[in-house]
Amino acid sequence: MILEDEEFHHLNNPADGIKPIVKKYLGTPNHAEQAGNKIFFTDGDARVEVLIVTNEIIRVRLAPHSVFLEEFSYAVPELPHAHVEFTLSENELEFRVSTPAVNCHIRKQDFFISFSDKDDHVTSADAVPMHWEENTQFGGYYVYCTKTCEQQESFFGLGDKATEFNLRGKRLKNWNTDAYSFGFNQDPLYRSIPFYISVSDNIAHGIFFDNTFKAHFDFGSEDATKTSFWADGGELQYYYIHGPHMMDVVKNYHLLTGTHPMPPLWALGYHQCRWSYYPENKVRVIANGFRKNQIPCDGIYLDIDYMDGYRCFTWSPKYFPNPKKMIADLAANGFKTVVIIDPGIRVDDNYSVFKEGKEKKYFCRRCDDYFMEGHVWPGRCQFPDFTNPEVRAWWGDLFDELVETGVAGVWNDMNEPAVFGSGTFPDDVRHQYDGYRGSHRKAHNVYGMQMVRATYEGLRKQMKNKRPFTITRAGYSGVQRYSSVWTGDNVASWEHLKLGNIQLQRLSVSGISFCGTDIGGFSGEPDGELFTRWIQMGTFSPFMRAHSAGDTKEREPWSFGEPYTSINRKFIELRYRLIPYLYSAFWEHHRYGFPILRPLVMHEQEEISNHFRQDEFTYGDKILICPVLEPGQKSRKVYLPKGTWYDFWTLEMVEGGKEVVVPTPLDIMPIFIKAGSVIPEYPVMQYTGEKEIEEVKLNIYYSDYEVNSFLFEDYGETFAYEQDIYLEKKFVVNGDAAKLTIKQSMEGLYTPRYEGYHFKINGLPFKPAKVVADGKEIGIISSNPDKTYEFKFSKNFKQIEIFK
Ligand code: MIG
Repeated sequence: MILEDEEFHHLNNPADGIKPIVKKYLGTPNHAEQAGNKIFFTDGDARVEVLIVTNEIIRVRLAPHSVFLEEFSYAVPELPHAHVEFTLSENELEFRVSTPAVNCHIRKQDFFISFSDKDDHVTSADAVPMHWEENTQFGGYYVYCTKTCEQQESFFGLGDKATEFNLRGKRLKNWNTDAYSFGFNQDPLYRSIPFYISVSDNIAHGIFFDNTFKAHFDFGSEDATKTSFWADGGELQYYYIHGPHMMDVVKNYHLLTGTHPMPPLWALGYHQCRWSYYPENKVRVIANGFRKNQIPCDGIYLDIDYMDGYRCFTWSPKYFPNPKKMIADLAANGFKTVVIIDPGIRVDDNYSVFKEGKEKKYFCRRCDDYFMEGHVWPGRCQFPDFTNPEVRAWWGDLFDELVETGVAGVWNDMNEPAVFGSGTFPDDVRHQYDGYRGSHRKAHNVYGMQMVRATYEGLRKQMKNKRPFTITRAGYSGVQRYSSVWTGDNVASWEHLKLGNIQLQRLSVSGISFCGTDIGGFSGEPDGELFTRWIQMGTFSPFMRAHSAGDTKEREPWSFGEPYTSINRKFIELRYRLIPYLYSAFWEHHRYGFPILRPLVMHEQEEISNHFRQDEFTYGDKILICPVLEPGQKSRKVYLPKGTWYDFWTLEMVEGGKEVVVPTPLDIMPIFIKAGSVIPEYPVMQYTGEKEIEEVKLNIYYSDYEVNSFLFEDYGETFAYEQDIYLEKKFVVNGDAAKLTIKQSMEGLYTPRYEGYHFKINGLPFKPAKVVADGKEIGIISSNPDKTYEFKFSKNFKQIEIFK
């Protein structure tokens, strides 16, 4: 190891004013030693481990004095079991580890580590050897990695940072923070996702810095030629994830950290929330308001005021004297009830949750064994140590009464953890950390994720085989295995609408697909126009919930009068029509690791200009959305990726690869459908499952090249899909000047109860003379003025041909 090099003195000083004492750098690697999929290098004192995880994923770890920490990660519970082939070779200049996809180079002169693809194109290279600095107060090290930053390199990911979509030129921090009414560029926020994607020279790679301590990222901010990441503790440990496409990187990140389980179908509907709907009668009035206004809604939320003095797992006897009856009545009216839960447990010996937690020593303690106490909503509180598996099991079981009362979902708030005054816990709080021990410095960023994990696992147990619904504010990489996420306390402003659009796309490429913003803005007052534009965007958020603070005016979809109510209804109805499409995109996420929202750069990363587009995104891979983000906007520019698109509203066909100008009167948000798509549609219902589905509509958009679409179907509420009780249908559409062919194939064991499809053919370049379904001629039931054609046939069809 060598001592600090003056040249790099200015780089990467730990934040928060801690002055570096001495930085130490790796020296020269003198030999390589292989043990299974691991290769160890040493400079005589420090050791570096290179682990071949898969052909595309390589993990690097550093142990300053040769002793690695025990292998444990909340983000990666288990490394993927993959068959890997690699070779280790050596020449005068370097050691080289090569898989069929990537080379990892360890330079002999200075221990620089770099990665290249099969064409020896370098994708990621150290600019400085990995380095560290002793932490004299807590032990361990501040750890640093600095790589080169290319002139045209772009950066994406890191969760929900409140800044431009492309992170080039930014310096950001991960430390979960309750950021009420956050502003543009405020950092850090509620979640920590230490994963980023780089795109340079049309090649993407990812870096997943699996370190739970306060972590920092610099994307060419301090020095335009360098990208750095560092943390205030833990191990320097990162996964290099090879592309070459952004989609490959995201899928491989999901391979490490998992995907969302399938949600209950109702969770994809519209949800109504407010701090707070109480008393009970108010909840009933709101629910009835939806039915009276014929605006679909599946979920209604109870914020903290449902509790007795904010004590978790209790009900206010005054406001909710008979919650079981209320929830049953709501359920009979098609509403699922979701309740909030906070981590702070009121210090009160007459309160059973506190008493039990205290007796069993489940609450967090300071290093000198005092309890961690802080003030939150209930007053003086103590906090369960969710990093202890026994505490998680206890917490999970506490939900038995709520489940018995009929609660269908749980909202996990304040789990950064947030404490009034001090912000969060002091650093010296101790955590069990699943047996691996740590101070709050190490556990802070995973605390919220472990809380919602305890909640999810508990609900899953209590609800027998039903899918629980959970939502969380705080999280760390991998939180998607347990919960959906909302972006926290935003503001009713146009700037926040824009920001929300970016945040959701960013969450989606960072592993968190099931996400949404508080529609309308949490604090402040939207006017009817802003609320409606937000509903329009929210129609295409994987999670769709309106929420508002208690000191604001009424905020239901009908609160602004006409024309807003009708437009809000039209879009929420569209949400419901497209539920089978969203559900299928969810399945593609769950099973294959595709994000649900896909930013434009994911469609055409080769175009540098797309690295800076942040308004448009696709919902799944077939529907392109461009929200209207300015007040009074009469029209807006939309960039369409290459290929043919249909304007959803006019059915006009447009060639992509360029910007188009789209009129945006208040009742229109630009929506385009990719040619060749099959978009499944359900009839509008006031809530999912309101009516038996008699037929599924298939909207087919003619194309003269072949396009695949998917439709996923199952019971929508159990885990039977884990036993292959589902149906994954694949449609292939292909046309020419005289014929359109639609083929269907299926996988899985589920049988839907409806009999047939109602086809609607859009954009046919000829008038159909006949339709042949599985060899038999069938009739067209409707030839419409807009040159669309409709007919019906069995859901089990194999091939349909439409002839000129
Ligand atoms: O200190 O439960 O982000 O959605 O309505 C505020 C009351 C606590 C913050 C959440 C917000 C919720 C509110 N909570």
